[in-house]
This record gives sequence, structure tokens and C-alpha cells, in this order.
Amino acid sequence: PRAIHLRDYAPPAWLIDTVDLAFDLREGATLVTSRLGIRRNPARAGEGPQPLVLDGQDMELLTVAVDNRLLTSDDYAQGPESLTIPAPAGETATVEIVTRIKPEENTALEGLYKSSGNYCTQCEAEGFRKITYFQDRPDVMAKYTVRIEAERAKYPVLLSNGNLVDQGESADGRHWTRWDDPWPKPCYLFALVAGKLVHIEDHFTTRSGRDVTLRIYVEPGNEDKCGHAMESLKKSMKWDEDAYGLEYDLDIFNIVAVGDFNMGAMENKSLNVFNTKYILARPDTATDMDFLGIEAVVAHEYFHNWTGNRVTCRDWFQLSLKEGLTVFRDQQFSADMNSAPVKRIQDVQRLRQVQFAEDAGPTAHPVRPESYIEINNFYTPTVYEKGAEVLRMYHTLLGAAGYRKGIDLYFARHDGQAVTTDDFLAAMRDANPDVSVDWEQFRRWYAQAGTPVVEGEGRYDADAKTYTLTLRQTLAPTPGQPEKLPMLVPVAMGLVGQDGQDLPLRLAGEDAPAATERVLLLTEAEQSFTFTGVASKPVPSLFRGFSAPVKLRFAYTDGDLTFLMANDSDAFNRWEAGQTLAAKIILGLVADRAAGRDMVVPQGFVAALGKALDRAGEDTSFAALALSLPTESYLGQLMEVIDVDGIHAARDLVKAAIGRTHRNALLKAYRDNADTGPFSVSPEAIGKRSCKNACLAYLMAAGDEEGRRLCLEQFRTAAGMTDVITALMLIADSDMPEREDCLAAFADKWKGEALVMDKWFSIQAMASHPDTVKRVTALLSHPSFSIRNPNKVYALVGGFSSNPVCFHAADGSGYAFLADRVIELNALNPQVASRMVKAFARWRKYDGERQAAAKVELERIAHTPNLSRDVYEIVARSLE
Ligand code: B3K
Ligand code: ZN
Repeated sequence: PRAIHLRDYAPPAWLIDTVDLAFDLREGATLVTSRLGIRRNPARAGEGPQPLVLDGQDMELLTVAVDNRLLTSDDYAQGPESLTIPAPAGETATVEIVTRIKPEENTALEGLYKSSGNYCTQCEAEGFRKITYFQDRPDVMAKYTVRIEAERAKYPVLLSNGNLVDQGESADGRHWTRWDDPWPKPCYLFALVAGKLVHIEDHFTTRSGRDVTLRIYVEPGNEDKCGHAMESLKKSMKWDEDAYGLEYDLDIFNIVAVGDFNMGAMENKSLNVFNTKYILARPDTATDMDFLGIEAVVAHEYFHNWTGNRVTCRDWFQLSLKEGLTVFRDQQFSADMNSAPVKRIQDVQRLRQVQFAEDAGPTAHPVRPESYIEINNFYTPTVYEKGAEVLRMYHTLLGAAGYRKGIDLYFARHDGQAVTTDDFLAAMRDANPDVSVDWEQFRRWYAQAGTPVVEGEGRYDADAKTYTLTLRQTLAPTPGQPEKLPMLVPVAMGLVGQDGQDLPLRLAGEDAPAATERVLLLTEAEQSFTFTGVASKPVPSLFRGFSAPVKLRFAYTDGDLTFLMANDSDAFNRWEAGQTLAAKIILGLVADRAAGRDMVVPQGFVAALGKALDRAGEDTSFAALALSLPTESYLGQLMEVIDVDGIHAARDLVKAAIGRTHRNALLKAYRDNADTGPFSVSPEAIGKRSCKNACLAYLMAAGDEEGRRLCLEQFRTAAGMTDVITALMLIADSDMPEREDCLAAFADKWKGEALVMDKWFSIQAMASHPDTVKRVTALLSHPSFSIRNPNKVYALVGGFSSNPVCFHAADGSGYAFLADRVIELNALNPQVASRMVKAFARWRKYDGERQAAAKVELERIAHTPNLSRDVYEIVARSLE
């Protein structure tokens, strides 16, 4: 397979202004007629006549006509993935192409395919070329009209982008609709849906008075699970007007939820297609996390209407232009709708868990990659989550008002265009000429891969009353980038005085009135900042709100961290101090165990956590986060060689110690938060549930009898899925005799609900139980499991590969299981296979025995015949 490079970008020889598509949907043979209005690209004037080169895959080409003249197969050249039509004579031409496709056989779920008997499409990134021959690249933007014809009884609903302009009956019980999308768009935003669907409907009036009809289409029987998604959509539309001044631009906005979908959702113009996971929710079927996930993803896809659709990417290297920005926007939205500090902590947890891990392994790449073999492999935490951090840094550097000026200029300049991250940066810069930031240096956040490490050191001079903070930054080599330059790192910080109050911050030489929080700019490899008039020795609070995606190393004492946990005015850093302390303690125990010493949990740490518990009443959701320990996989990242069993044993021991020591306080907090009243997903109700369940987890970890009784009772009697599933997860992770009965009862109750069964699969896959590999293997033949359904694979296979202990079983059985699934999936659905194979990427972080076992499996995958580009790219990088 061949790599595509950013440096090779060239504008297309021809532009496509109009696309007129006709779909004749028939079982086994769908006919697609495409009429393209093309025009020579003025950007390439002077190059002489250029042929029209179109992309295409897995199709049967029937006819090609140019300006209504039918070509013979001698006139054009057909490659395995292309169609080349000789240069038309004029400046403009009309090209008509007829192809035949078989959506019924499409198991890759890219292009036009079927899900539960309904037709739907997924074109991003390069699925449109599986529907018809086209210049499948985002810088070709055209206006589309679409005619869809199908059998009325089976496919009563026929949808595409834009406005419904006509519909009618045709012969043989067939009917048709005609759609017109007035907004030029790249083909990856094309969508078609045909099926037996029902919908709920609502309305939104935009601030300029446009009445927008909102519909959510689902399979019959799911109408009662769409309410939260609809509310989320209306909130998003309002928020985008208020926060960004962006208004919806059509009279209709449709969402369709399908059960078979490779990722979360897709922002097709006015016809979003969603994974059911991000639409369907009822209190008894969905957890609080599901409700929040729906709110965030509905918002994310809606926000793409401007950041992605109206202004799109010039090429796929610019993916973060739309994804980083849109993730940042959905993070801001969720923060406004819920608790901002809690949202920030959760976002950083995710960034660390998945993006830092990516940065530290063989698939590390910059936010704007330089090359790829398969673009679908680059919908990564780096492009999305780190990309969002880059946006947050613009916001931090420019302030809310400056950021908004930059955004406004970006739209003023680029509405209707396909642009680059450099264009975005230029808009931010040009809108803020008074802000002194070295934007060329800032650009390195897009170009350099890896997570910077910032080492800090503080020196207090009691005589001079100064505090000098020295910061040093390093960025380790990543594949293809042996040498790095210093980054521009915004350090939001404060100095906490001995009384727990923030001290005024005045740098040497300044006489401006001193603030108690400010943003230092670290731009050199090493830099010192001296604060004056510091009355007593402070404890520095650095990277408040996680102001840059870096790893901080600062020699805090346990006392400093306990102090910050209690006193830092920044909620994020109060949480962070607890996490840093917990990691330090647990890793200390891991080292003791490895050296053959007894593991003894320090009482000071257990006591500090008790303080967080005492304050639980003040802010329950924050308390739940403050009470939780760093995950095993995050702890693993902090080790040179991951000690799988050591981390698990040490973390369990700490959990049990906390559960025993604070038994009474935990029971009290559990009971205090047990009643959340009538079901609601308000931050208060979610907070109470998460606090209560965090307490229950500690009691279970301690093997407490009363805790076990409460857990069983909660499993059996709770009305909401959050409580039921948490209890079941704790039971599944335990050795309680009721374990099997509970799992069986749950499956029996929910066998008809696919999304609920996904939870059941993933609980078993993630349980740290000696029988997990066996069990997961057996579950492959469970009637509710299907290897063709991505959600099922993510739940069972993905759940298992994120199991920090069982996947890494020393005998290699976990690795062999995953490799078998990857090989099976490679033939069916390369995107899903590739997502699964990524679990192997960090194999070099484990001990020699595990490395050897993983390498055998990676090589077995590498030698699989017909390996897809998707899987090949990840495996090849992992083995490099
Ligand atoms: N843009 C889509 C992702 C498409 C993934 C293609 N493999 C969803 C989103 O980010 O909103
Ligand atoms: Zn997106």
C-alpha cells in the first residue's frame, strides 16, 4: 500500500459545480446515475487540457457519456480504483455515469449499505467513491439534487440532504422523492436513507425567525427513546447562536439512528446519521454517561454544520480543522449545560487515557499528520482530543473576546470554502493584532507529535520575599520526528499561600496591579519566572484547568499535594493533586511488591481521601471524581515497563484500605445520596448517583458485608440503568456467589434491547476474573452477539482488549483471542478491524514474555492474505 503525503497536495484539474444523482434501489442491484456539471479549475489555468480522473471502488461501470455523447470503453481508462476520462474540449462539460452497486453485500459499512433492512450511507472519509465515480476529495464542493426511488411498502421513508422538493408514485408499487440541497458541499457530506422508519418531530425558531422542522427517525418501537436527543438538539441550536453567533441555514434538520454504524455519528448536511447508541435513551435503559454522551454527540454533529460543512477541509490532513474545533465547541457546550469543572476533569481523563497513550506509541502522529496510508486510521484521539486542546489554547491565549473575534474572521473569510489549519491560525492571528504571541511557534502544536514534558522547580527566598519558578520543557522523539523544537506552552497558574489563599502575582519588573491567577508563556527550553513580594513560602498551582496538553513533573511532597487537594482555588487542580498523590502512592506499592517487600498503604493518603468524603455534600459529582483513583491503564503509562499484576494488586489494596478505613462515612454518604427523587439527568441528580456509586465501589472493594447487601439490593430494585449497571459491574468483578444469577437475570430481562445487551457484554469482557478469556470466547456464540455489528464488537472485543489484566494474561491467550477477531474482521469490516488492532500498539511497554506473545500475534496478522490498508498500516507501524 502506498502512502499519501501532505506535501503532494495539488488542487483538482476540474471543479464539479453540480451533481444530479438518481438512485434506483433494488435488491441485489442498485442503479446510480450521476450527472456532473464540471468546469476547468482556474487555479490550474495554463496547464493545458487535463483529463478528468475520478475515484471509484467496488462498482460495476455501465455507461459513461460526456456532453450527452456516449463513450465506448476504448475512450476511457478504468483502473482498479479509478476512471480516467480524456480531457473534454470546452471550459465546461456535462458528464453522465451509470454504475451498479450491491449495498446488501456491503459489510464494511462504508458507502451505501443496509442496516436492519434499511438503506443508509456513510461517506466520510472516502465512501462516496463506492457509490459512484467521483473526485472524492473535500476541496471539490458542489450543489446536489437527488432522486431516490424504491419499493413503497419496504421503504416508505426516502431521505437525502437539503429540502424535499417533489415526490410521487411510479409503477409496480414503487415511489420516489426528490431532494435539493442549496449549499455547496464536499461529497463526504452526501447522505441517503431509505427504510421503514418512524419519527418524532419538533421545531426550533432561529434568532432571525426561521422555523426549522426537526425530526429524529428510528426503527419502530424506539419512538419513546428519542426525547433526550431532541432536547439536546434544540439546546445545541440555541447555544450555537448565543455562544458563536451561528444560526441554522435550512428549514429542515433530520437525524436518523441506525444500529450498524462504524463510529458515533456523521454530520451529513441536514441529514445526520447516528449510531443508535447516541440517540436512544430511556431512564431504565441508559446510564447517566449515555445521556451525557447523547447530549455531547448530538451537539457535536449539529455544530459541524458550520465548523465542517459551511467551512470544510481542503484535504484530509486538515481533519483537525473541523474535528478539533468541533470537539472544543461540544466541550464548551457540555460545560455550559452541566458542571464545568467536572466536564473538564472528564475530558482530561480521556485525553490522558487515550491520547497520551497514542502519543507514547508507534502510531503517534501530529494533529495535522504529514502522511497516511488509510485516512480512516486518522480519526484519532490526537486529531480530535488533542486538536480540541489546541483550540482551547487559542482561547486561553486570546481570551474569550479575542477568540470570538478570530472565529468571526474565520467565517467572514472562508464561508463556503475548503481550507487549512494554517488558514484558521491566520484568522485567529489577524483578528488579534495586539496580542503578542509567536504564532509560528504556536503552529508547532499542529506539526510536532508527542506530549511535551514540563519539569518545574520552585525556589523561595525568604529574605528577598521572592519566589522563582523554573520551567523546563522537553519533547521526546516520535516516529519520523527525531528532533523537536520548543513549544509555546500557556501555563495558567497561581501561588497558594500558607493560609490557603491565592497570593497576588507580580513578576519582577512589573508594577501593574497584581492578579492572583495568570497565564505564563513558556516558549524556551528553559525559563525562569520570579515573583516578588511573596510574603511566605507558597505552593505553586500549575496548569490550572489543564491549560496545556503536557505532562507536569514537579517535586511536590505528599504534604504539598494534600494541601492543594484541600486549598487550591482551581477545582481542576484540587482534583489533580489527589490524582498525583494517588499515583505516587500506588506506584510506590507496585515497586514494593516488585522488590518482594510487603505492600503497606500509607494512612496519610487514606486520611486525605477521607477529607474529600467529608466534603462530599458540597459538590457530589466533584466528590465522586475526587474519590476515584487513577485507572490501571493510566498508571501503566507512568511506568517504564508496565507491571500488569503489580498495578492491579496495589490498586485493589488501596481501594480495600479506603473501604475499610472509611466504612462508616462511605455508608453514610451512600445513604445520603440514595434518593435522587423523580428521574432527572440534572447535574445534581447525576452527581448524587455518581457519589453514591463511588462509595459503593469502595465498600465492595473492601468485601464489606453491608456493602454487598446494598449492592445486591441496588441491582435488584433500582429503577435507573446507572444504578443497575454499576451494581452489576461491581458484582461481576467480585467473587460473590450471586454473580452468575445476576448476570443471567440481566440478560434475560434485556435480551430484546441491543444497546443494553452491549453493556452486558462489556461488563463481562472487562471483569478482572480468572475466567474472562474463556467467557469472552464463549460469548462470541451468544445469540445476541454478532461480529458484523460494530457496537457488539466494541462492547465484547473492545471491552476485552481494554481489560488491563485479562487481555495481558501472561500466557498470551488474550492476545491470541484478539488476533483471531482482527483477522475475522479484516475480511468483513476493515475500519472496525483496524480499531481493534490498535490495542496491540503499545506492546513494547510490557515485559519480555508478553512482548514475545504479542509479537507473534502481530506477525500472524501481518501475514494474513488480503490484509486491508486499514489493518496493514497499524500493524506495520506497530512492528517497525
Ligand atoms: N465526521 C465523523 C467521523 C467520520 C469517520 C470516518 N471514518 C463524525 C464526527 O466526527 O463528527
Ligand atoms: Zn466531528
